Amino acid sequence: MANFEELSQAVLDGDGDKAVELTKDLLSSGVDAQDVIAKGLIVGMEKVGELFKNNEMFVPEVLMSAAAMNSAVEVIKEGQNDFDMPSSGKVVLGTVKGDLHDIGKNLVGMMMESNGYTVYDLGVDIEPDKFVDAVKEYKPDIVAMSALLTTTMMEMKNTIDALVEAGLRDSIKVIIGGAPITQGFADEIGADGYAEDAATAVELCKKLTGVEALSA
Ligand code: B12
Repeated sequence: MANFEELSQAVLDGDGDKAVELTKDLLSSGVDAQDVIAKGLIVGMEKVGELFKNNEMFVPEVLMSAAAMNSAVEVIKEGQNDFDMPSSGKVVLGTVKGDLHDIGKNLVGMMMESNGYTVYDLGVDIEPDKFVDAVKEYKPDIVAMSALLTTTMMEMKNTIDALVEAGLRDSIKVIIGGAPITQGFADEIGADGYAEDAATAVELCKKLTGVEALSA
C-alpha cells in the first residue's frame, strides 16, 4: 500500500503522475483526505520550502513540486464531489497586492475546503478593492489573506481599511497568515485572527464562525 512518505517524496520530486497515483491509492484504501493532505502533500511542500531557502532547490523545481501537489489535490477534490458535503461557511481567500506566492494560500484553501468551507480563491496579487468587490459578491463569513513578503504585509492593513471604508468590516471576520506574519502584527492591523499553518487556519475559522466544521 502507498504511504505518506512516498507521497511527500513524489511532491518533492515534482512527479505529478506519481503523486496522483499514490493519492488515488491512499484514498481508495480508506485513508482520510485530510491526512493525505496534511501528512503527505504538505510535508512534501514543507521540505521544498526548506530546500529552496537553502539554495538546494531552484525555481523550476519548486514550480514542478507545486504542480505535482496541485494535481494530487484535484484528485482529492474530485473525490469529494461524490458525497454531499455540508458547507461550514464561506471564505474569500487571496494573496495580497504585489505578492505572487500562492503555495501556502492554496494549502490553506484546500484544508478549508476539505473541512466543508466554500472557498472563493481570488488568486495572487489581489488589490484591496478586489477583496471588497468579492465580499459584496459572495457575502463570505471570512476574508483570508496571505502574504509572504515583508514588503506586502501592509497590504493586509490596506485591505482591512478598504473593507472598513466600504462599510463591510463588521459583516466578516478577517484572518491573515504567511511566513512573516505574527499574532502581534494581526493585532496591530485589527485582523480577527492569525494562524501559522493550514491546519491551524481551519481551527481558527471554526472558532471565529462558531461552526463545528467537519473534523478528521
Ligand atoms: C516558493 C517560494 C517562492 C516561489 C513562489 C511560487 C509560488 N507559486 O508560490 C517563487 C520562486 C516564485 C518566489 C518568488 C519570490 N520570492 Co519567494 N519564497 C518561496 C519560499 C522558498 C517558500 C514559500 C512557500 O511556498 N512555502 C511553503 C508554504 C507551505 O508555506 P507558507 O507559504 O509559509 O504557508 C503556510 C503558512 O504561512 C500559512 N499561511 C499562508 N498563507 C496563509 C493565509 C492565511 C489566512 C492563514 C491563516 C495562514 C496562511 O499556512 C501555510 C500552510 O501551512 C519562501 C521561503 C520561506 N521559508 O517561506 C521564499 C520567500 C518568501 N521569497 C522571498 C523573496 C524575496 C522572493 C522574491 C522577491 C525573489 C526575487 N528576488 O524575485 C520573489 C517575489 C515574487 C513576488 N512578487 O511575490 C523571501 C521573502 C523575504 C522577505 N522577508 O520579504 C523568502 C522568505 C525567501 C528568503 N528567505 O529570502 N518565491
